[in-house]
This record gives sequence, C-alpha cells and structure tokens, in this order.
Amino acid sequence: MAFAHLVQPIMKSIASLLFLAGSIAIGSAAAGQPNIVFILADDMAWHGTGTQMESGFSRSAGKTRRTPHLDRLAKSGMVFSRAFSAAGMCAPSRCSIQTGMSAARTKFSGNGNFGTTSREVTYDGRRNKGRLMLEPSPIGSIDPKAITMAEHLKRLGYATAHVGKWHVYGGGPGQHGYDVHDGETSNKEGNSKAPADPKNIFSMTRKAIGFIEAQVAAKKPFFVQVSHYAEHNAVQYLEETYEACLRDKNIANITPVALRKRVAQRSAMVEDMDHGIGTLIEKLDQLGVRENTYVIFTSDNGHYRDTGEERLLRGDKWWLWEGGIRVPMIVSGPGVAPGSNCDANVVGYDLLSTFVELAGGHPEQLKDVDGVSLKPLFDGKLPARFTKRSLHFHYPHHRNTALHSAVIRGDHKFFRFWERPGSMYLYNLENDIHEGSNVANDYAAIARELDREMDRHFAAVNASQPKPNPNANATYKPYDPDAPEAAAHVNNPAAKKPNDPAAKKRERQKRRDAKKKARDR
Ligand SMILES: [Ca+2]
Repeated sequence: MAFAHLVQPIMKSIASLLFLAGSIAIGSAAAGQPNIVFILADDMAWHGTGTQMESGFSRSAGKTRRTPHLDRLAKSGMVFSRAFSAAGMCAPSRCSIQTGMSAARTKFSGNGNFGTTSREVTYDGRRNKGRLMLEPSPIGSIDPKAITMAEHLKRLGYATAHVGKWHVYGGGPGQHGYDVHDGETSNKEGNSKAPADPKNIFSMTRKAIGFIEAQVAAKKPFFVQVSHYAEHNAVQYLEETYEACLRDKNIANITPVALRKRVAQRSAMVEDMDHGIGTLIEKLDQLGVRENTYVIFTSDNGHYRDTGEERLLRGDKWWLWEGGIRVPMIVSGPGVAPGSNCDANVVGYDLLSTFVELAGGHPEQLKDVDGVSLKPLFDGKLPARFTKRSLHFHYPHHRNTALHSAVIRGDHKFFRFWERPGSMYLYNLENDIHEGSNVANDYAAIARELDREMDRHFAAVNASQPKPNPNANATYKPYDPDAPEAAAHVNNPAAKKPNDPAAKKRERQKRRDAKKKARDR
C-alpha cells in the first residue's frame, strides 16, 4: 500500500515531464497490436451503398447501388445508423479525421481559403459583400503542430500509409506521420487517364496491398488509410461495370434515359470502388491477418446525386442538414459482433481516439481533441457518455450555403443560422429524419440548452465566429429554413420514413437490451 502511494505521485511527475517535453504519454508498442485499414469514400450519401444503414428502414440502403463486398463486410461486423462526418464537405472533414478536432477547433471549417492555404483568419472575403453577417475565412491547411492519427500510431509502433486523396495541404501525408503516401493530392489527381483504372481505384488498391504485404513480412502492425477519389466528380468507371449497371433491374427502367445513364455511371463508379475494397479484404484473408485487422469504412461527407431515388435526407453536400453530414459507416474487426448494429451518435473526429485505443494507447490522455474512442461500441457496450455527449458542427461560410452551425445530442439536433439572430431551430432525428418540423417552441428548454452548449464549445476552442456587417445591404434577405424554397430542399413526401410500429417496438427493445448489457458490465 505504502509502495502504491509512493509510485503514484512519481508516475504523475513522469507523465507531466513527458507532456512538458512536448511528447505524448499515450502508450507504447506492444505485442499483438491489431492492424487498422481505414477506407474513406468521397461524397457518398448515407444510402450510398447497398447495405441498409438503419435496421427497419429499407430506404437507408441504396436501391441502385451494387456493393457486394461492402455488404459482406457489414455482415461480418457492425453497421452504424448515426455516423456523421465532421463537416459537409471534403477538406474540413478530412482535417477533423486526421486531428480528432471539431471544425470549430481546427478553424479549417471550409474547403481551404478557396485557393490559398493561409493560416490567417480574415473577414474580408468577397462573399461578404452586402450580407448581414461577415464570415470568417476558413484556415486552409492542417495545423503543422497538430498530432495526426498517423503520428500517434507511429509512436505506438505502427507502420503507416495514406493512399489516395489527402486534400488538407500542409505538405501532404509525408509531413504528417505517413511513411508511404501519394503526396499532397486533392481532387484532380483522382481523375485517372487510364481507362482500366477509373478514379485510380485499382492502382490505389495495389499500392495499399504492397504496403500491407511488406508489413506482414516484417511482422509490424500497420495502419493504412485508403482514401478513394470515388464517388467525387468526375465520374469514371469500367465500361463493363456500366453495362452491367444498365441491365440492373433497379436501374433499367429509370426514365428519362439521360437520368438512367447518369445513375448507371455513378453506380458503376461505386461498384468499381467496391471491387477494389473486396480485393483488399481478400488479401487480408490470404495473408492470414484478417482476424487481427480492423476494417473501417465511411465517407468524408454526405451527398445526394444521381441515385435514381427520391431524395431521402434534407440538404446536400456543404450543408449541415442530414443530407450533408449523415454518412455510411461499417466496422469489422476483433471483438466486433458479426451482423450487429449501433445507433449511437458517432462522428469523424472520433476516429483518432478510436485508433489510438485499438492500437493499445490511452485516448483519455490525448489533449486538444474533441472525439472519444468508439472501441466500447465496437465491443457491444454503450457507456452513458455516448448518449449524453454533444457533437459539434460549424460552417460559418457563405459558400453554397447559409452561415450555420449545429449541435447533435441524443435524438436532438439544434441549428444556429447566424443571419437569423435569436431564432432557434430544433429537430428530432428519431421522429423526423427529414428535419421538416422545427420543434424549438415545443422543447424550448432543450433548444436553449443546446444553444448554450454551442457557445460553450466555441469558447472552449476559440472558434472563428461570424460578426455583423456594418455595410449590410438593407434589402438583403438571409436564408430562412422555413421558407418554401428552403423547404424544397427537404424531400418529396413520398420519401417519408414508413411508419412501422413493429419495427419501432423491436428498436426500442434492442436499445433497452443494449442499455442493460452496458449496465451489467
Ligand atoms: Ca467529399
């Protein structure tokens, strides 16, 4: 006992010294560490795969999407119904993934400074002219001081690779902890000139496999991020895949023909990506490492484009409506129950803490991160922190949207539209996945609480916030979420979530069981 009393303060002092030295005491290399394969799709809708993302809700699978390998991955693991990207577009979402920070904390809240990668926040952007509020410019590159997921994993003894689209500047993956990489890539590098290699899908797969084979031979744990350029524009696909998609029963009858072709082309691009993913997973099997490898699949943001289906979610890429940030997510790996589902709220900036814990590190010791480790969820537990915590989203930019920010806690999602001061927008994602009904008046206490929670987060991370424009144009009309033109963004009434009381009952029981299981542990 006396010994323990002595050791504890000494350990604390050592930990403090390590922090002072600029190091991070998150753990060390150990035997038996699992490998991590992180596959990131680009611009893929929540229903962008053939896998149903929410049990009891058939429309959460894409009818025109053919993804047999991802479907198999889902059967071997866990599907997340409420996975969110940290932003509604590529670069900020990817920066949040790499750093474990919310967009408000990185200040990389928009797609770069729209051409520059300055690290300075200004309020003189050309989109501000005449508007009610001035937008802060986004910082357009990853912070050189931020410790990325790859840097953490390297310190834990991992070999690291980043294959494909990077898009957060800062000198590319090589400057941020990745041993093997493709350089400082963004969108254009994904437009392949080789017809046999659409969106670089197959060359990327070969590169990832080469890296994995080398690490298996060297008996070194590995982390590889495969960042597909698909399904971002431009649309590229193998001709034979396109022909097969045109014959698919869910595509063949789409009219007009021009739309049918667009749907088949985009579905073919996704199917080609799925083949690449299948080849990669097959290789893990062949090398005998599949059982000790986590495979995580998700998208950098949502989108609604040429699915051939009625619009499912409100909004689109760029927006913080569900259409912009609800994304598919599948996880398979050691301890993940096959065929399982998870409906906890999770976000892209959770992945850094998650990977640190999977690698044997201590995510609770990480500083300046907003995410938490999802490993308990992978293990079938549901600790209370997952139902109580808030997820933060910040897009204070005029580009393609209104200045807006959001907080998700439990079933509630709160929006602040910065140019409508004092207005509150609250939606219940469980009853109203389409975000069609603002319930802020009915649940005013919750709305006020989440409004304060947003301010608390912004103060904690020193967020860049919009400010009033002294030269606002008197006739300027800010975005109104309740106006008909905004509501047109919602969806066709035919797309309503079916009212299935039996499925809802099953869901409620499943939640009760999960809670009980978590309590019993
Ligand atoms: Ca994207």
